[in-house]
Amino acid sequence: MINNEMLKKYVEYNDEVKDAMEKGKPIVALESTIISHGMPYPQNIETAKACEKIIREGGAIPATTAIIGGKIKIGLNDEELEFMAKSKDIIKTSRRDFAYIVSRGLNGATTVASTIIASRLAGIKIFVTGGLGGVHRHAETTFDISRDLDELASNDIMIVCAGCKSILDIGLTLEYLETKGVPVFGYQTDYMPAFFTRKSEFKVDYNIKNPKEAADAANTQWNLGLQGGILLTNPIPEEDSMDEDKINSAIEKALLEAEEKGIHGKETTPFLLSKVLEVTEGKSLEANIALVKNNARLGAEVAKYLY
Ligand code: PSU
Ligand code: MN
Repeated sequence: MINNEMLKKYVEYNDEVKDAMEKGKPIVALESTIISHGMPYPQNIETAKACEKIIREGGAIPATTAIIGGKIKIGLNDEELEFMAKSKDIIKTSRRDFAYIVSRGLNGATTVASTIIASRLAGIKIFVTGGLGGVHRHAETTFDISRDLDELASNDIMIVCAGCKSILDIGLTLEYLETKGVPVFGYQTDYMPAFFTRKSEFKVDYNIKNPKEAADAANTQWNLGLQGGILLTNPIPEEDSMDEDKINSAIEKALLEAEEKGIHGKETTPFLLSKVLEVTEGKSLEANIALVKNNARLGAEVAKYLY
């Protein structure tokens, strides 16, 4: 919650979120990089709106975060959502970009890492997305480890996602989360979901049976002063999941092309996402949309039990 007067000059809430904060209603944060850099128009805006609607129907209030004209927005109106979906003038904003974008009055789409930062400013405890950033393949030579992981580890927040894509090294990502002390829960599954498919070969720490069980663990962790985030992974619905061989070959192609083109740094993830989309001729986008909605449903349920 904002108790610091100084923050007021940086942060703006939309009416719906302001009202929810005043009344103590459950709030679920949503990121905007998935809108501006993770999906094409118009599927990006349709998905963003659909997720917000699902969260409302689930009894919580959605708060999509972004930086617009240097203001940290917690909750976007329709016009702002449209802007994030359409404008080419939006910078993918992680922790290192955050203060610069705000100070220059620029527009930034928040990644998982910076959505955690924005959520902390607003006292929001749960955040729904599609996929988490993680340890990239060959990180032992490239050092490419998403800021998402450290940000999750160092803030009291639960992230609901469909696991991570195998554009990443899922095993190393789990090792990293273990080192950082982040519990990895599987929603009604023993295995870490692999985004497009329901299962990877890696086990989660605990199989969570229902939304209340997830919230109980989070409340207990934070009541005990065991600071840090929790990852709640939710497998893509069976009917939307993709053929494992097909998606893996698309991912291999994308990785190869990224290497040939020398793509690195913050461009890597958006490049790989758009290549996978191209190679699967849009099938991966359908799966992506379905899983984000599925996560929004679960996030709203869990949010109601967090205090
Ligand atoms: N994975 C996806 N879709 C996305 C992202 C990741 O399936 O849109 C975005 C998220 O915003 C995530 C970011 O926080 O990419 C991670 O980028 P990087 O790997 O550069 O940290
Ligand atoms: Mn990176």
